[in-house]
Amino acid sequence: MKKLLFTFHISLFTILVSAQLIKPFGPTPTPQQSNWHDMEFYLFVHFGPNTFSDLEWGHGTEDPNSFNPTELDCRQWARIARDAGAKGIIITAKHHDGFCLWPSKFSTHTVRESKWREGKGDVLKELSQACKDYGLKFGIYISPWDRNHPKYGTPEYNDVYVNTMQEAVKLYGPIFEMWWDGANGEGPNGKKQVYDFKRFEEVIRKIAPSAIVFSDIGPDTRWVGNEKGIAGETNWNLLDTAGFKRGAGGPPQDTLNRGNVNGKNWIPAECDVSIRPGWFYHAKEDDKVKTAQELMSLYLKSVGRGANFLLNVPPDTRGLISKNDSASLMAFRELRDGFSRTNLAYRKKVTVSADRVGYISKILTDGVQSSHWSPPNGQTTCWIEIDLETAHTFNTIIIKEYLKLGQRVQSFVVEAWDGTQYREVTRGTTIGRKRILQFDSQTASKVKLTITASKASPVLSSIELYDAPVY
Ligand code: FUL
Repeated sequence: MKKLLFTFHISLFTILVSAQLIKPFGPTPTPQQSNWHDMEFYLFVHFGPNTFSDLEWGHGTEDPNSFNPTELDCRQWARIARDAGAKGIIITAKHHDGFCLWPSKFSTHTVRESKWREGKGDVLKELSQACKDYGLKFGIYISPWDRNHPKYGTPEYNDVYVNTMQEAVKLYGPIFEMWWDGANGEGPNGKKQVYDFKRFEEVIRKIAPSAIVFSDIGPDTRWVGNEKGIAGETNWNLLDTAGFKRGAGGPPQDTLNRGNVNGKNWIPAECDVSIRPGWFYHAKEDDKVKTAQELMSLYLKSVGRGANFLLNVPPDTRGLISKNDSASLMAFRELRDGFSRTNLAYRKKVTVSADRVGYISKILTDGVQSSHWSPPNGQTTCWIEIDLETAHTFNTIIIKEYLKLGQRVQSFVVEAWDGTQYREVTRGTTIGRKRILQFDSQTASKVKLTITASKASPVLSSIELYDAPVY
C-alpha cells in the first residue's frame, strides 16, 4: 500500500513538474473584466423627465415638476431584475436633458427642484439600496452631453462632470459599471463640448477602481456598434483604439460589432437594447414589449456570441416596471433555464487528438467552468471527441474558451457520427467566453469538435450539448 502511495505521489509529482504551463497570449482581461464577463446579463433603466414628457431626448428645459412618479418603488425594479436572473442594474442617473435623479450639488436641475416628495426624493439612494438588498450590482449612466447645464460648452463643464461623477460614486457606490454615452449634440449656448476624457478616466479609476467603464471605445467594455443587442458572429474581445474618439470619431460600427482579431486592448462588447422600441417609457408602446422568445433570440446573439447583454426595461410614470415588461422578463428567465437544463455531454467520455502534459481532457465535460484544457504546446489545431454512449438527439452546442489566458480560437467545426463517418453539422469562427450554436437536429452517439485555426494553442474550459428549442 505504502509503495502504491509512493508511486502515486511520484507520478503526480512528475506530471506537475513537467506540466507545460500555458503562457497568456495577447491581451487578457483584468480581474474586474473577468468578473464582469461572468455577469452575462443585467438590466438598464432609462428613467427621468422623458418618462413624463414622452420624449426620447429631452431638451433640458423641462419643468422639474414634470418629474413626478406617483408610486416609485425601486425595490420592485430590483425584485423583478433578480427574479429575471439579471445580475445588476444600470440607471440613467443623468440623461442628455441634464436632470439628475439625485439632489446633486453641482446642478440646479434635479429631483430637489421638483415637487416630487417635496423635493426630498432621491432615486439613486433608493435604487442603490434596493440593489444591495436584492443581491444585485449597481451601475450608473451619467451622460456627458448635457442640454441643461449652463456651463456646458465651456472648459468648466469638465470640472462639473468630474464633480458630478465623484459625488454620485461617493454617495451611492460601489458601482460595477460607469456608462459614458457617445451621443454629443449641441449645448444650450449652441456650443459643442470638448470633453476631457483623459481626466474623466483618471478620476473614475481612482474613485471606482473595481468598476468597468463603458463607452464606444472602452476602456473596459465597448459599444457593440448597434442598439439592437446583437454582437458579431465573429466577436473578438480585442479592440484597437489608437486614433479613435468616443462618439462621432469612434471606430466603424462593424469593427465595434466584431472587434479586431489582433487588437491591442482587451475591450469586450456589451450589447445594449431596449425591451421596447424606445429607451424611455411610452404608453403607446405597451403592446410592443419584446416577447420572451425575442429576448431569447437576443440572448443567443449577445451572450451566445461571447458578449454581455444589457437589457433596458424602462419604468412607467408611476415609477414601476409595468406588467407586460415584467411578464416578458419572467418568461425569458424560464426559457433560459429550460434551454440548458439537460447537458447531454455531462461527464461523458472525452477523447482528444493529444493532451498537453499535465492537462486532462475530461474536465471539458465535468461541468466545472474554472478548469481548462489545451493541446500540447505549439499545436494550434486539435480535435475533441465526446462519446455519448448511446444515440442522443441534439441541436445545440455551447463551447467556452478560457479567457484568462487570452482569446485564441479563430475557427472550428462541429461534426456528428452518422454510424459510419463524421458529418459536419455546423462551423464557427470565434468562441470567446461562451459560444452557443444551434443547428439542424442530429441523432448521434458521438460528436467531434475540431479547432481548425487558433492564434496560439486553444485553451478551452467546457463543451456542452443540448436538445433545445430554437430561437
Ligand atoms: C444613446 C442615447 O442617445 C439614448 O438616449 C440611450 O440612452 C442609449 C442607450 O444611448 O446613445
